Amino acid sequence: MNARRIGIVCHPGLGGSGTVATELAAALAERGHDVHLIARDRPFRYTGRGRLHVHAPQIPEHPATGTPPQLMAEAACLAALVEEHELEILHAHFAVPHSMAIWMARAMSGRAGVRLISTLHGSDVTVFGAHPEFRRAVCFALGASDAVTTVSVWLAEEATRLLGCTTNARVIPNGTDTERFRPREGLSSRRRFAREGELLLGHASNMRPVKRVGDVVEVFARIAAQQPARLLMVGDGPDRQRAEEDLERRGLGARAVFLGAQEAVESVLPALDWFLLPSAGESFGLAALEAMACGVPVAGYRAGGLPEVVEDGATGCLVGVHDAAALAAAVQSVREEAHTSMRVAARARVLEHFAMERIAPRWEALYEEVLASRT
Ligand code: GMT
Repeated sequence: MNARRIGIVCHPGLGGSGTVATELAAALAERGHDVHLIARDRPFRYTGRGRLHVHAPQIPEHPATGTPPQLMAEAACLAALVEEHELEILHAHFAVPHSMAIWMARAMSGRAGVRLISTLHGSDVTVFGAHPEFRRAVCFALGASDAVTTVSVWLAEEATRLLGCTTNARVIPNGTDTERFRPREGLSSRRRFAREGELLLGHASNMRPVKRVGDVVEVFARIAAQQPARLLMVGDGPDRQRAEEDLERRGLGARAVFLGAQEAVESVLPALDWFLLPSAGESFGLAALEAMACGVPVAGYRAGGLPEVVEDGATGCLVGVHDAAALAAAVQSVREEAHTSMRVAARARVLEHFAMERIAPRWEALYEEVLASRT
């Protein structure tokens, strides 16, 4: 494998796309590539692993511009890196605005040989791409990319349906670090959050409406009415407060813990018996993948890309969308022996299909393919 000079640009916050980009960048650096990660803040999950170079575009603020000119700052930063480090690949994670920024950077640097890759993650299609004002810009930027990828088949189909332009997107699913996310026996956090004989349910997200945190509460309440159970909530977002109030109103406040955003979520996930992700329809569900890597079965709806990650009956339970009662019943129908098998199968599925050691070579193959097209 040739060592390549790669720039990866992403949003740094709590979102899965930034996590995926950061973990891919670290894995590629460990595999001997010269990798530059560009994000406006230190990426949330960046641990310093791999010989990564991290750059933050300087975004000048001025009352005259109102909103800071993020796109120009990012493009200028990328163009400078292309020139200074002779980058061969610019890889945008999340099309808005990064796909436009990499196109501008190539034009600005005058290095026509730099190959551009855009990875669609979700809202860049379903929110921005679907928006009439944005669609044209998203389509333009994707059309200017040398390759477009999506994280699931579902998202590739949504892109075709919503964008109204040809993307020729191919699917490379998200990968995860299976050393960081792994089962852990005798975990002290288990004793911290649940007593002997209690079922420990958990959820982790940015608690936006698409995550349907209210359904997490509903599922938990139904299960807690039948057996001793506790709920562990990780992350923060607009629907957190309502969920806390809802639990209080139902008299379940003392049985739930809200931890807020956690950098080391891998030390919490393995403690769970079930991971709940009843999203309305998201492209992938990275948190579900991380839970499975920790040997935790996932319960969610048959919606979006989640069925491409979770196999109903084998690595978790999937039921019809918005049917919290069915989801609670599905979880409760899984007896101890079947649950143990699900734990093993969940971990095995991640190792076989989504481990970063398996996903990184797919990116390397795509990089080589687009680089070969230069001549
Ligand atoms: O698209 C978003 O709303 C945000 C985005 C993100 O940056 O986290 O989430 C998407 O990308 C993740 C990583 O590929 C996926 O795990 C999420 O399912 C996906 N979210 C949606 O599709 C809503």
